[in-house]
Amino acid sequence: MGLTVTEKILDDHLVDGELVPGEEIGITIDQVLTQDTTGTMVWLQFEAMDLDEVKTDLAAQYCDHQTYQFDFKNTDDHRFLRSAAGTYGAYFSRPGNGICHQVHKERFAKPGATLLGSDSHTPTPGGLGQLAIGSGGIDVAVAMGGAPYFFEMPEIVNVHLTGELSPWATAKDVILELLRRLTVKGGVGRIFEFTGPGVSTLTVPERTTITNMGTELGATSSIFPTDELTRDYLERLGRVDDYVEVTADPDAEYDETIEVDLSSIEPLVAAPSMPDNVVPVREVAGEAVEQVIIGSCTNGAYEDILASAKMLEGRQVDPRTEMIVAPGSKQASEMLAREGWTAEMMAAGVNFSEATCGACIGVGHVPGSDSVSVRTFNRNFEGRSGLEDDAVYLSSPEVATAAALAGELIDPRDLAETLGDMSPPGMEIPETFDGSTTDLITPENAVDDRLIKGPNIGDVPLKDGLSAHIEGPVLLKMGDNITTDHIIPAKGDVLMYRSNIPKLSEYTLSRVDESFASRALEADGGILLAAENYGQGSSREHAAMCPMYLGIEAVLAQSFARIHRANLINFGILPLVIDADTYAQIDQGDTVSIVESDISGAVLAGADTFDIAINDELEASATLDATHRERELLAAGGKLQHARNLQAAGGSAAAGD
Ligand code: MIC
Ligand code: SF4
Repeated sequence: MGLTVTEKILDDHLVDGELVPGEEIGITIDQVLTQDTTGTMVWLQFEAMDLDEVKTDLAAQYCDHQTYQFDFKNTDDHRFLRSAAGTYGAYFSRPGNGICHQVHKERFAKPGATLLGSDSHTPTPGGLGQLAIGSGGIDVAVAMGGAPYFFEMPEIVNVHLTGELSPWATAKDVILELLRRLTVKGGVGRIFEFTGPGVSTLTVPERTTITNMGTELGATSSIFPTDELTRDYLERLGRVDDYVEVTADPDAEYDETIEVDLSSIEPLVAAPSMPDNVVPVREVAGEAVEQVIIGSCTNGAYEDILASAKMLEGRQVDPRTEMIVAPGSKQASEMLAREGWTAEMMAAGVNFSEATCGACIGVGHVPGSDSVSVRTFNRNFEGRSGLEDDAVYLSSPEVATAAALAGELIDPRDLAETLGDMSPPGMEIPETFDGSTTDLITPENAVDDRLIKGPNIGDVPLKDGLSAHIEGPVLLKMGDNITTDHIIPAKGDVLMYRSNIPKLSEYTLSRVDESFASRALEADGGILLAAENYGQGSSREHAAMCPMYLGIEAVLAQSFARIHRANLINFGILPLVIDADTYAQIDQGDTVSIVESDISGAVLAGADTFDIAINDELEASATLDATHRERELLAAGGKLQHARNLQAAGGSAAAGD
């Protein structure tokens, strides 16, 4: 039987298990990436495991999320990250050099290789045939120390592309269409592999927009085969030697096939406040727009901004609208400036930001109250922009620029009527990417050779082994699709505590209930209850680490998002699955206990069903679907504690697995 692209890459890297969906596999990791808001914990854990140097072919530390450095704590985090990269042998991308996924695509993405990153949008280079997966920070630390990465072999879904995009329809609309069909949980436990004649009609930057936002489906990864376009793109990046052919065999078998006729796709938006709330732009046309932002790891590439610049050339942004461009990389910024496009956009009324995530997580450019913002980003979870009851639409650069020109949402196909001669800008790829490399410090030119920690940089919290008995109040009953932004917000005033867990914990679940952290401390432990897809969104392990710090030992949910489930286990919290009836039976404030004389022992022994008493009455059951390796982590109190136990017993820390 022939193999898919995913299977070929996994097969090349497989060290444990079999490529059977649902089975745990271990693979070697060629490259890792980490960024400023998850990276401090990655390196603190690397240090705590006594690992002494990066063992992967490449590790890159980016500073991209909080580059405005509102507070010395942010700047100290960046200095610490530079010192860690230098000490252990990673590349260091200075603050302002760009968003990890964009810079990684430009500088390092490698077809056929594996990449693990402590950011959920790590799958972006799947657009160049790299198998890239997002994970919690400690998984990255362990992989960087040379150990395999373990995860559940996903189902491989064939997204069969036919036809060609019609004018004004874009790659962003392709992924929005998939979100419309499959929803934000439709990709859990799956890798989306793109095939068919439509593939060759999409340029590499278009492909990376799609693979980037496959994360919003909850997918483990998304990947395209490589072809002449990939080779050509790498050549323009000055890295043609990195090209390898990775294609699926003609008789490759997929677990499922989804047909997408590109020619049937029209300009779409994700309406507030979920990436799967997708409608055609024409259905919301006329909605006044006060803010437009082009940028992010999804659509902040040189080619995206150029498309917007061409639409703006010689025109003016509507006086009712503010338009901001936040380039995805400094290289894109530098090239657009040299070519005169920056001046052209400024003359049209655009404000330029440094190359940063910034507004994507509510750090700067917070929308005005009761206003609409149109952004080329990937997430519009309520409140993520920094305004609690925000109204953020997600769109392509073309739709966003059309809104800026019209002052309201408008189908760009209707723009010509109001603005005269307006043809679609298309995708223009530069002959060569020739930005400077000053802001990318190589391991050979490292600035520091020891860790530099400011006063806000604390220790990684450790937990005792799993308790024999778990009982406590249900501190919070939550609904479907609770995001990690609900669990630990990423706004500017909170981000500065990413290296200070006692302080950060005060914000735990504050977006759901401000009193949560103090109630959890008072209760000295307790239980969380949620419906479907708990923990969707980011990879931030802080969303497990902080509840752990507050004493939570179990989360009962109808289902979990992939990365968050792994993070809960990595921090010693039981992710227990319940059915809808059990969910309905339990109220906030009820006392729930797991009826088992020795939970830790039962977990280790492989128990998969636990009886649950609600207010002392035996009412229901919960399941623990975990591998032997995961059970050991849970029993030990988490991955770091497990690694330390192994070390104490004379084993290797990287065997945190
Ligand atoms: C996000 O888009 O939510 C983030 C901020 O990039 C996160 C990482 C983090 O919380 O630091 C992600 O996507 O993993
Ligand atoms: Fe940055 Fe936003 Fe991309 Fe996350 S989704 S990496 S915050 S640009």
